[in-house]
Amino acid sequence: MDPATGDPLCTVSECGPDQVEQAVRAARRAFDHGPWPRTPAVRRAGVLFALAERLEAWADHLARVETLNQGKPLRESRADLEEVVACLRYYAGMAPRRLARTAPRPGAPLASVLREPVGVCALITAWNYPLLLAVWKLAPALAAGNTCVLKPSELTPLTSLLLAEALQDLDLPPGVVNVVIGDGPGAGRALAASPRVDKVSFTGGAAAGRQVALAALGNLKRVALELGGKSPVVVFSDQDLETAVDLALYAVYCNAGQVCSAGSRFIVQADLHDAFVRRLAERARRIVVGPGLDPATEMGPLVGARQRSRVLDAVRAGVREGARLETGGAPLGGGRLARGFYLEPTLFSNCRPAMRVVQEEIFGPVAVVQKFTTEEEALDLANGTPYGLAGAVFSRDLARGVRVARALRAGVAWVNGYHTTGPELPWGGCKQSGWGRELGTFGLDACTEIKQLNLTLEPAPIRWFKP
Ligand code: TXE
Repeated sequence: MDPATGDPLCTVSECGPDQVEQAVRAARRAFDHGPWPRTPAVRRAGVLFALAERLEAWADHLARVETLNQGKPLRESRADLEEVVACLRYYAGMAPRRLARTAPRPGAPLASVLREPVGVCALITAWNYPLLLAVWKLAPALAAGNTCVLKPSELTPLTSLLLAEALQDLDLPPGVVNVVIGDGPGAGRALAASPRVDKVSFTGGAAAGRQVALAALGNLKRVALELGGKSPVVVFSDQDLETAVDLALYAVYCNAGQVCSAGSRFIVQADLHDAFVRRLAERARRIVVGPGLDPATEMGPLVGARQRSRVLDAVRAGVREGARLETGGAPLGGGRLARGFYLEPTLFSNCRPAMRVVQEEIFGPVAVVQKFTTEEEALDLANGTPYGLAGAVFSRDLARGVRVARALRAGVAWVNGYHTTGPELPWGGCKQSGWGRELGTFGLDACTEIKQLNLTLEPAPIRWFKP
């Protein structure tokens, strides 16, 4: 479906349990008996380099399909495509070196530490960055020699299907990459529960993440979870107002707020607070909301009706609990926006820590502002939710910026910036934002098992027991 109009784009067949099982068996066979895990890492890297080239040549088309299916403005889909290509090249270049580490000990036996692939990996992705999340998971898994079953979100399967098409005539043995289409309770659950799957890597909401972890317990498969957050941005009054507001808009309204790491909670020092709120509301009102394919669009629709009604529900809770609605809070309709799932950029001030809008991930274009006086108070507020994915500090005093960023309980922290990251940097959160890290060397390690291999060069009886 096109979230800009609500119109269907095409029909995609859903995999039933038998087809999910078939995909898992194909991946199992490819892992247990196929050449892929035993292929030299540099040859596997060759496939990833070739895929990167193919996707780069196809980038315009893929970006348009992503925008059509997901709703985000074209400029964001294009930026995603750059990251997709960079991620593939990064793992193609890095994996062969990292996988070949050995740690010989002095004397005999000669010991090595080997990194081996985990096995069959189920990769379950969310709808906010469909292609990017697929590649974040696939690239390290493949580089390490695993075989995969990818299940994109039922809302945004199109670019994952095109990815499968791009893989088709590359030098990849059968069964190494399988794509199944289906929803969470169906295909997603079956993958997480399958005894033939060795690892599940999941990006999605906390509720589904818990179910994945529970389902995975059956065969104690490895579990990686990226579950979003309620990331704080601590704004000190020594920061220039225009810079702080400009960065804040980017932190929260990018991809209409449907970003796991969205900076959605501004914790602002008292003497800057009123000016910050006023200016942020003014700038939020000026954001051009429209269909993602229109080059003038700065913010697209939400992904669908259900997501928009969830966000509106959170907005109503905020109003009920006494937060002050500074701007937004309503669906945008009329004219060309009438049929899409648009929502005004929304800002609440006067927020207390216990409010739902402060504690819960909203996953829409909704920012909340809290006020602080001392640094200690700012940190209590910043760390005062169950989440710990990301956070930021805006201050001209870099020593303070780094001090506060280090005290944030989060997997990712920025000082005077937001959203910048890359495939070489670890991604993931603490507390209830998930388990483990993706990307970087950490993401590759998470796709491997470690084996200690001992080789006795000149075996002879050791006579531990009397002969
Ligand atoms: O995602 P779901 P939903 C958060 C965000 C959002 C909320 C719900 O707050 O409002 O989650 O979004 C698959 N076993 N995030 O319901 O259900 C599903 O098919 C296995 C944050 O749209 O989490 C899809 O492929 N799989 C997040 C994927 O999980 C299951 C991004 C995500 O769907 C499953 C998206 C199950 N039991 C939403 N149930 C982030 N980390 O950024 C669902 N799925």
